Amino acid sequence: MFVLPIAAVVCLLGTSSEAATLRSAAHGRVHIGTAAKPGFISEDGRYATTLAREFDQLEPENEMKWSLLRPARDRFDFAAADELVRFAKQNGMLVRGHTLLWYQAVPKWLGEGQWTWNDLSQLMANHIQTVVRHFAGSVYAWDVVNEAFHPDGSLRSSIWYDSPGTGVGGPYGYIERAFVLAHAADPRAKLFYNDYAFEGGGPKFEAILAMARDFKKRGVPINGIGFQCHFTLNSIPAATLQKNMRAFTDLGLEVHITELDVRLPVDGTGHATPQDLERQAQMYGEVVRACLAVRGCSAIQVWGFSDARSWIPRFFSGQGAGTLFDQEFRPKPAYRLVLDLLTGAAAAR
Ligand code: 9MR
Repeated sequence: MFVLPIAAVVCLLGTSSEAATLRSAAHGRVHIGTAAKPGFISEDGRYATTLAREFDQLEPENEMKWSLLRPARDRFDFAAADELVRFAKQNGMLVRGHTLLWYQAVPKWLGEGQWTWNDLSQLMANHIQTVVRHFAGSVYAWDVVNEAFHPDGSLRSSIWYDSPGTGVGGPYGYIERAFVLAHAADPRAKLFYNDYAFEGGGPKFEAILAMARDFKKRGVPINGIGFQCHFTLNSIPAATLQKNMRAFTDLGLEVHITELDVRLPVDGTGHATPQDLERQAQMYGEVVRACLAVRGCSAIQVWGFSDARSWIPRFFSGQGAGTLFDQEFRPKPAYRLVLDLLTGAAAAR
């Protein structure tokens, strides 16, 4: 009798998930990305290996923000961001750029300087031109403006919003100008508006949708909307996520999931309960299912991929364990479900 070796049987049955990685499973359907930090790559081999093995896209967690990129008015420091771009190229990964304008991460010299409207207008234009040109051909998509709206849908105060001279007039002044400037600096880059706590609907969602509609109608160069997706176990808008993504893709825009994580209550060593880890997997699954069901949802990106290297415990006391890999870089239940869903999507292609 002819007997197939076990490996061949596993392969024929399509369950060769041992060899599968997120990026191989997602290939051809969505990009699968993560926020990354150059320091972690150089100091932790497990971090670098997992990053390159599992993801086909990265985004500097901080290194393209004004505070790190522009230490002084007349000095740009591209070194750390360039290092990440190099890592991405070496490993066949795309790079998302984050972010050209944000109300946070404003360097001291800028936030505390005495500026006229005209000064700020020039600073903003010069920044966008310099940065977008520097990364042209390397960064395929930019978060042009980040988090510009309040929960009630009004525009947030920021150094840019509060200075009418930075805009082009109209309700979205500085935001519109930022998109126009970025497009002129690199016409091939995809330009995104990125925000959080609007994914499930409500006044902020309506305000962002109204802006997107207005931009599309008037030909302002916008290509997509970033759904950050920083969630807790109880905050995932599973019932409305798909519909809300479609509201944008129906306008001809792409949607990227840009900062997905699901934070959990943790003990003193940063560990969550097994029950919560299973629930977390379901929540990751909801987000991935929603994206895979929406044709224009073209990237799923997590905000860090290991509990050993996550922003969450620093920002939320008593919470953590929000990523796909544990503190030892072992895959968690959420990883396995995401991998299965991506594999299923690939099989259905
Ligand atoms: O994770 C980032 C953290 O390391 C920084 O200290 C912080 C301030 O620059 O920004 C965090 O990233 C934020 C992102 O840039 C925008 N969306 C919310 C993210 C988490 O706060």
